Amino acid sequence: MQNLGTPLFTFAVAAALLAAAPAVARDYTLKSLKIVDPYARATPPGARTGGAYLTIENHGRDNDQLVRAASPVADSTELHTMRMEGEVMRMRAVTAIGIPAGAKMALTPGGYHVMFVGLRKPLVAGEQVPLALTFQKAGTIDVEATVAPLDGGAAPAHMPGMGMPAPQPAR
Ligand SMILES: [Cu+2]
Repeated sequence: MQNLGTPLFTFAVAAALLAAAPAVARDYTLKSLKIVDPYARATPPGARTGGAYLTIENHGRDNDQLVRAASPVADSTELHTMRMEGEVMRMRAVTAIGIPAGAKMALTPGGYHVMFVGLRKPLVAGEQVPLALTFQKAGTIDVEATVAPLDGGAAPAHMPGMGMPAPQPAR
C-alpha cells in the first residue's frame, strides 16, 4: 500500500472544509453523501483514455461504497486504483471504492479514480462531462465533471510509467 498516493481518510468535521471550498467548486448531495468538486482532465487528440476525480464525504452513520461510474463520453467507465508493481506504478480496476461512515474519500490522479476507457471524443477544458455515480446504499446521482486543462497548475501531472499512454504537458 505504500507509495500509492494513499486515499485520504479524514475524520475531521467537514463543515470547516466546506466553508473553505472555492466558490467555483460544484458540490452535490445524495442522502448522507456529499460529492465535492468532480473534475476530469483534458485529453490530447487521439487519446483513448481519460480520468475523472472527485471527493466523497460520508456524513452518515453507515459505510457505503462507490460501486459504479458511467458516462456517455467513453465506451466504458471503470473504477481504478494505482499500485506499485516493482518500480512501476500501474492501474488496476476495482469493483468498489469504500466510503466509510464519517470519512472523506478523495479520488485523485495518484490514487483511486474514475477511468474513461475508449473515449469517443477528446475531453476539452471547460466542458462538462456527465457522470453517473452509483453507491451501494445511497443509490445513483448524476453529476457533471468540469474538464480541467492538462497543464492546470492545481492538478498533479500524470505519473510516468503508469502502464498506459500518459498525456504530455502542453508544449
Ligand atoms: Cu485508470
